[in-house]
Amino acid sequence: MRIDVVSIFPSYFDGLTLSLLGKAQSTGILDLRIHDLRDWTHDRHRTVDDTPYGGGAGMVMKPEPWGLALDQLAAGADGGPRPTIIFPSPAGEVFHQSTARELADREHLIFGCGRYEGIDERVFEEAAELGEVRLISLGDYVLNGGEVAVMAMVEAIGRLIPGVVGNPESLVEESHEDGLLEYPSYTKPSVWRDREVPPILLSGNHGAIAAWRREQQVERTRRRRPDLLAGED
Ligand code: JCH
Repeated sequence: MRIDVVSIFPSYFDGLTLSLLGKAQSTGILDLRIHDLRDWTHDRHRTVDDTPYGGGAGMVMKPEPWGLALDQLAAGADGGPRPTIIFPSPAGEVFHQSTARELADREHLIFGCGRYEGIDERVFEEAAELGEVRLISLGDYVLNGGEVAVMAMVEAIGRLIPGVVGNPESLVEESHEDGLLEYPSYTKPSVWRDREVPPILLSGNHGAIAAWRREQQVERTRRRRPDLLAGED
């Protein structure tokens, strides 16, 4: 899978080359390319923002650098796949595990990170000529720009690419893959600061352990995330 990220703060993404996704990149499973939007400016100050038409607070990202960046990055080999172009936005559809699963099947993703008050709306219309455009929110809170949302999305998507996570069973068992929260985990020592590991986990009774874990999952989901049991996800 190829992933391009465009940002005015490219060094934000240095962390994505570490650990799991770093290995996926060195083995060629993931081709992750980080770009500086200012590379597509042509003025002396490498300007990416301007005042909003109609007035109001703050600045808006100019369309021209975005247009040039997207034209260049979307131009695959002739007959190549049209990219999916994702803009994080507090006004987008909410990102879920199901979104990550859907996007992990794409051959080419382009992420555009806005800053200031956002990007000139015409950029989204223009991007729709190059591929499928998705405005996606990480959740119902306001960030200062798209970078942190893209870090989260690339990590969630990247670990679903076949071969990135060593044991595919660890993908199935965890939170949200089965619509329930995870069961609690324990390791050695069996007693720590007078706190015992639940004895059933030391029993060797695999059927009883599986039943206990499922019960724990349902109970924590009921307490912490009743919305998940209501069938909303
Ligand atoms: C972003 C901003 C509009 C602040 C600029 C680009 C995504 N889930 C999520 N929360 N916030 C974002 C996000 C994504 C891209 C950008 N900003 C700052 C934009 C605002 O209007 C209310 C406020 C925030």
